Amino acid sequence: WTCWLVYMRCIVFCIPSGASQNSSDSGWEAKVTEFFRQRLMEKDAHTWVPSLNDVPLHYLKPNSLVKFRCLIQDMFDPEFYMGAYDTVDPSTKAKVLRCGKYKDVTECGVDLDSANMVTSERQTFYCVPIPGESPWVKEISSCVARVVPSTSYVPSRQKRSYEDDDEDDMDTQPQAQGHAHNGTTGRDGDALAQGNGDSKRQETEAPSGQKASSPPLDLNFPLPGEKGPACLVKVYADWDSFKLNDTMEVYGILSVSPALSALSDQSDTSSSLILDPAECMETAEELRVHSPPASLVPRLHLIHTQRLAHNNPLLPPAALEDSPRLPSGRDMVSVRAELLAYFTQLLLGDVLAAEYLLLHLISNVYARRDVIPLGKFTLNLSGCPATAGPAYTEQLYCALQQLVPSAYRLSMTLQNMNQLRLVPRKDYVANRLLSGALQLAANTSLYLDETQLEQGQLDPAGVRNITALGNVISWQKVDYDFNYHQMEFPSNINVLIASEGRSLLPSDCHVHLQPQVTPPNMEAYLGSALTAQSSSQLNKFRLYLTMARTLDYSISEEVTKAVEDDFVDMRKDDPQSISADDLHSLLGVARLLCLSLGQSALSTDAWSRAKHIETLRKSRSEPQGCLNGNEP
Ligand SMILES: *[C@@H]1O[C@H](CO)[C@@H](O)[C@H](O)[C@H]1NC(C)=O
Ligand SMILES: *[C@@H]1O[C@H](CO)[C@@H](O)[C@H](O)[C@H]1NC(C)=O
Ligand SMILES: *[C@@H]1O[C@H](CO)[C@@H](O)[C@H](O)[C@H]1NC(C)=O
Ligand SMILES: *[C@@H]1O[C@H](CO)[C@@H](O)[C@H](O)[C@H]1NC(C)=O
Ligand SMILES: *[C@@H]1O[C@H](CO)[C@@H](O)[C@H](O)[C@H]1NC(C)=O
Ligand SMILES: CC(=O)N[C@H]1CO[C@H](CO)[C@@H](O)[C@@H]1O
Repeated sequence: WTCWLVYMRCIVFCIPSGASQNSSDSGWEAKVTEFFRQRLMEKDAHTWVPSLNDVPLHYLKPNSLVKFRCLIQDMFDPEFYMGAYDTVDPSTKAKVLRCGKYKDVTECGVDLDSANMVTSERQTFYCVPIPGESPWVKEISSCVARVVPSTSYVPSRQKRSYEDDDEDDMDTQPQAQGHAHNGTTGRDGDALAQGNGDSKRQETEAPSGQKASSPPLDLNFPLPGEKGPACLVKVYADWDSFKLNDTMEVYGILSVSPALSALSDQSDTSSSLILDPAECMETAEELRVHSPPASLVPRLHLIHTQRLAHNNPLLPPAALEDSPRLPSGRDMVSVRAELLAYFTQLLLGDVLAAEYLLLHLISNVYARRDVIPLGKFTLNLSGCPATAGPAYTEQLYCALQQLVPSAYRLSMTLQNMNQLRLVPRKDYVANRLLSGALQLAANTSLYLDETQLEQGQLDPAGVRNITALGNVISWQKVDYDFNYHQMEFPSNINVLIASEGRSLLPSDCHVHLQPQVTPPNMEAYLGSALTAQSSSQLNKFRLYLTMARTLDYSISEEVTKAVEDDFVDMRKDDPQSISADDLHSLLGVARLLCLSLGQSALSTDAWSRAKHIETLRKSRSEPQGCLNGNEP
């Protein structure tokens, strides 16, 4: 017998030493993925596949194709599983060759002595829905999905057990999940070894909550208040091409075998063990978080995946270059004007602030020069009015959330700063990455509400949290905490700071709000501005904002020359008036201005206009400079 050790951890299972470790791939596996890839490329085909994001788990048929729009929150170690094996019927002694791919649980009666046994390897990703995904995104995505024939949605599952349902599975192999303890595949097999062991282990609780006393498993969503589902995605090929934090749409086989739940159920001590629990090196806590009940965290066996260049459901998910650019250049100019008018209203008549808000929303880090991220445009909007009732800043956030696909408002109360985990931290005991509010997908809008910061003392953790926010703003990086060392991850988050007065944070651009109107009832004023936008109008804005940030941009040699000459002229009059840094930030504003107008090259007009709005902005009361914000 040879026992397999997976990365210094639990023995997953043993195979006879005679068995070869051939890849069982005779070509059929490639054909499977190719088949689905082809079919999913057909027009609208992806809308026929029900989504874990929209459809409650108990409405979905086990062992069927489902999809999931998600972010990779954590990556577990690779695991071995039985790719192929024989089973023996105890009565007839008939042998059947089985395939373990795309499955979590083996058939019962595994013939451990068979030479047909093949060991294969797969990788597990812990995936969560895209953090902070706006309600309108979820709503539109699920509407699209309703094209699916209603038969897929018959809630047959709620009252019935999975075993019942398996009878009408397309899979004709007898499922014997009730006895599955005789041989589960993969890491989940570890749980068997553990079943008799550690009595201190806490049980995980299924959402149905049969065991009211056990603490719920922390599903580790980056943002507080998020709802699931979380999902363990099993990947069979090319797993090195996935990165932490990638956003993608996964198409795979749904697996919710109750046997998986039994694995983490302490009361189930009847399992016959292949392994000696004493040799198991996986901690109980690790087991608990790596093998949660499938009713809570379903497994998805990946067949096809699509990287998401954005999560705006109004646009095709693939790279935008191939899609018809819905708003043409001319349309973009008119949508921009409407959006500017809307923002002006929200910002109490301040057109300049509205202009900067628009530029901010289409900014993103498009490149890095050494450690300097290029393209970020953190906006510090100070002078936000203090209002009775719901905060002005909160209502402003709600309006913005209706326009961008992912957003999060971090209310910078002392309590949040001192207590919220912002930076993800490695938990070595459970061997997982504890998420934090800064584990966000690229292009997420982070709205820091400083108006909520009351007088009081930041404790040392709070100070470190503020520093972490400063690092995101200045360097677009998050230093993940691995206890013994920090690991730097580049980020791409759009940070908007709303403040009344003082700000603790650096920024690229500071605009002090100059309200032109003082509505007697702010809540009603903003409420009516919001409801005045029809949903088709909102959709236009949503499209515009996603499109504008993806446009290519360049500066011709001719314009470069003109800009250089202009710079020399400006310095001639007053060398103090403009530094090289100022020039760079001016070029940044000019770039965003061009993109916002649907232009992909800098024109001298846009350059002049950038200079003009920058002059206006800097002339506002606050002496605090702008765009020198690279030092926290
Ligand atoms: C493993 O591969 C070798 C060579 O490709 C082949 O001769 C052998 O039969 C295979 N064994 C099994 C169990 O598939
Ligand atoms: C294992 O399988 C055998 C026959 O397949 C069965 O008799 C036995 O009860 C099973 N054990 C468990 C714990 O399910
Ligand atoms: C972020 O935005 C850029 C520019 O539009 C785009 O190229 C990139 O794919 C986006 N990334 C994600 C994860 O949305
Ligand atoms: C994941 O996203 C967070 C937040 O944007 C970022 O800090 C981190 O660097 C990203 N990690 C990777 C590997 O991109
Ligand atoms: C942000 O705005 C506030 C209010 O004027 C100001 O005090 C603060 O210094 C600004 N921060 C930066 C970095 O510009
Ligand atoms: C980066 C950092 O140290 N963050 C701290 C934020 O606050 C939480 C809760 O107090 C701490 O656990 C974190 O260490």
